[in-house]
Amino acid sequence: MTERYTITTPIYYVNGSPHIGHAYTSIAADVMARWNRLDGRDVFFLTGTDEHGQKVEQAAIAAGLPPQEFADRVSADFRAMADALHISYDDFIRTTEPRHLEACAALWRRMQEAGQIYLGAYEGWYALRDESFYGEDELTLHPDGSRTAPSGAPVEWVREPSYFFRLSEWQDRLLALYEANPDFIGPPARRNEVISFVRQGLKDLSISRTSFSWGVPVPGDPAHVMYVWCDALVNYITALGYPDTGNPLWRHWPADLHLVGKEIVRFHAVFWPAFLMAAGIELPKRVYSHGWWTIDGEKMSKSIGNVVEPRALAAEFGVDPVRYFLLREVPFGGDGDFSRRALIGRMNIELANDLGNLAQRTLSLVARNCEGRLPEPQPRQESDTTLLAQADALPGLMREQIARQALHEALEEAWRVVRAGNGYIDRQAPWALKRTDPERMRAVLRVLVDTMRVIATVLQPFMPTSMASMLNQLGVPAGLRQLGDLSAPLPGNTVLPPPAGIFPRHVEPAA
Ligand code: ME8
Repeated sequence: MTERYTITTPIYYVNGSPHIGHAYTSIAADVMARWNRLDGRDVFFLTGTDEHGQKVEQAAIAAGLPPQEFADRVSADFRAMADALHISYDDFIRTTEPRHLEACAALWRRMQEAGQIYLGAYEGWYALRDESFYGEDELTLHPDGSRTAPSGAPVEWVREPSYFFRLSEWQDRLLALYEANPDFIGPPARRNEVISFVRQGLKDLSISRTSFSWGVPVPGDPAHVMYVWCDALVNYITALGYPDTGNPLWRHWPADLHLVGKEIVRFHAVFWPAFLMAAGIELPKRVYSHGWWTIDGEKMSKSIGNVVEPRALAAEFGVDPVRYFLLREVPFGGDGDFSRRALIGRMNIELANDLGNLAQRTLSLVARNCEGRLPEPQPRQESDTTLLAQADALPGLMREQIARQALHEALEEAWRVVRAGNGYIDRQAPWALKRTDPERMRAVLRVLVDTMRVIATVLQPFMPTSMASMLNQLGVPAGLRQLGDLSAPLPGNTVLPPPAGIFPRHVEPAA
């Protein structure tokens, strides 16, 4: 039976426009989805938008639009961003869809029947910006008497009737879950944070609000809408057909990976598994959080005016260089800083010089000196087998790295082979062999094409368009670009299309 792989991004709030931070999560998830498809798995990749809650309601009011109309517009913009960046999602879920309201109501009833929900009154600190409740001890008190959440968001005292989820009953079972499944939360720093948060003791969670109406109505008590996080997390099972667990899509649950930013780990690794356990639903296998991007050392913010719009960036530099840069620049899991200079540097050095030139040098020699036909495999020398062995080992190494979300390591691994290929071509100097030993020249070019084929195949998830073009130029048929196809050699004598540059150098226009 085909193995399955299910991966999700957070669903993004529609209170503002998509920026590079959202693009980052979606690109990283896309690479993992594409890698697993390339590796022969039955993949389901989910993304979408989170459209309820007070924050979205207020943004709609500010825009002078009814909330649904506002959500329609911004959601369409998020979807357009995903499409522009070649995010290969299988479903784009919106929390205002009827299927989602149904799933939320069903889950609520399940938890209610299990005795996990009761009506009480909520009194406490709420940060609208984070759509999150905080305990007094988590807040910073300022000299003017105001308080802020750890995220810096202002909090306000809220008092209203509310339904509660008995989160306090789940503390031990959550700790047992983390203990029994050391990989449930990554990276380790986040896992430790979650464990110490849960160890400190969990309070029951307020899961409904009455002070605004833009949300999923609570079944049987429409004066309440569900707390936006209670609604949002459910998206992951809505998309797979919940509550209809006979739906063929349900085979994709549990998710293998919920990929999130570090600020929302608590919701995914504490609340979500507690809701699922309360409702008797299988738990996701892993929650992994990446870090945060700053821009030229500063937090991205509309007021500073430094928000990086991913589509503008892709229009200027190309989709693939942007995808590559974001995953290459920063160890995945850590924080990173974005700058044009760093992007241009990597584009010119790693893409144009290292990878682009290797392909260009190889393919132009094949075009000129082998009548544009792929040479047959020839008897090999030690230097040939060394390079080919390094290339052959690459998919296995990357598979292991990508399975633990070490996307930067996977790219570095591929670049080791790119650099080895460049070293080989320099030492073998096939351009000089043309006169002295044409047989050997053909052997060298064949080794290079075979090496490039592996590189282009494994880099497809990172740079789908450029690698498709490279594989075309290498004469690899469209149906033979899976990892599993690498074991069959390309037939010799195939006519290759004329080589064309894939990664142009970027030159900044003079100021
Ligand atoms: O939290 N650097 O939505 P959101 C890196 N709707 N990643 C960033 C980033 C940055 N500067 N800014 C945002 C929500 N992100 C909820 C999620 S899930 C059931 C509900 C990414 O629009 C990162 O993945 O605030 C972060 O977790 C997500 O966008 C937050 O998006």
